[in-house]
Amino acid sequence: MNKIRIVFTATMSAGKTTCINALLGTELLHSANEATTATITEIQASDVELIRAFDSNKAIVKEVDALTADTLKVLNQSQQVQEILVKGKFNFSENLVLIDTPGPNNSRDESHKNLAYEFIEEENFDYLVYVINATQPFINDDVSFLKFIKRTIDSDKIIFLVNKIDDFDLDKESIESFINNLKNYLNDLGFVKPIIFSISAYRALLINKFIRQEKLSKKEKRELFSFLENEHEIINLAYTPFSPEQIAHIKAQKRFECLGDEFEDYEYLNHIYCNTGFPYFEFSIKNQIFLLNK
Ligand SMILES: Nc1nc2c(ncn2[C@@H]2O[C@H](COP(=O)(O)OP(=O)(O)O)[C@@H](O)[C@H]2O)c(=O)[nH]1
Ligand SMILES: [Mg+2]
Repeated sequence: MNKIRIVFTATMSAGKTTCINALLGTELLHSANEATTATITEIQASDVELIRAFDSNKAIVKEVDALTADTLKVLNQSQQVQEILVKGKFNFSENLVLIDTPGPNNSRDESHKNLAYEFIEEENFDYLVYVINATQPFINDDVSFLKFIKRTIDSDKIIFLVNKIDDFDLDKESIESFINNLKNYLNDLGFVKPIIFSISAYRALLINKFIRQEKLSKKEKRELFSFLENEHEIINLAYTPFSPEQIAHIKAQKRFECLGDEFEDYEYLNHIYCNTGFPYFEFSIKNQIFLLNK
């Protein structure tokens, strides 16, 4: 079976790490409002648990056979560590490798920039997911980084995620016009037919944590419940690769089987999860694995 390698990249704090956590369904990687990711982290589903950290010469500096978020956090912040390989029992195909990278715009640390650029230049991946922060779009850092990506990577390999859509004030701003403007902006940069998903990775992660009965902080609880109550639809599927039939199929997909049939709010939860936009992105990834191994 061929493995499919997906790298997540973006300017700082756009939500790369939160997206990967949402795909994992758990808060494995440390995410915060400061620049936390100082390393390249590769994550694979496996029967065994493993964390292996490498220095800049690719020599192993630490290896442990248990997977904890705390160990990862420490290694991620260690000056000595440049790459981390993570294996564990995740709820996705063993053929998928998710790669978290540091953003290129951490002015405190020039090596962040180099690492992000070097990794992309090596092109050792099948897809590049570029995460855009909807609350802070089109900043200068994005422009130069996007121009570099356009020059370096085949456009067919790029997926754009517009994240933090939940932060929009829908009475004042329209998601549709935001996405249209973004599409025009990407066109101007040379991305002819960009694929764009609008998502709230944070909400998708909260729902996943809730379902797995992981501990939520007070703030997370508040946000989850207000989101469950207000159920506003924040997605825009205009620039996704899906037909109306496929969209209907994705909406109707069975998720969260772990809750059992007797969980009465199943359909509602599924509906709310679809409203985060995240399942459409998830589906596109699963579809790529399927196509690659057909
Ligand atoms: N409102 C909102 N906040 C988010 C979302 N995704 C991430 N964040 C927050 O943005 C901050 C940076 O996220 P992180 O994933 O660490 O960004 P990274 O630097 O790109 O890896 C954290 O405080 C996250 O909780 C989202 O969909 N909505
Ligand atoms: Mg990060």
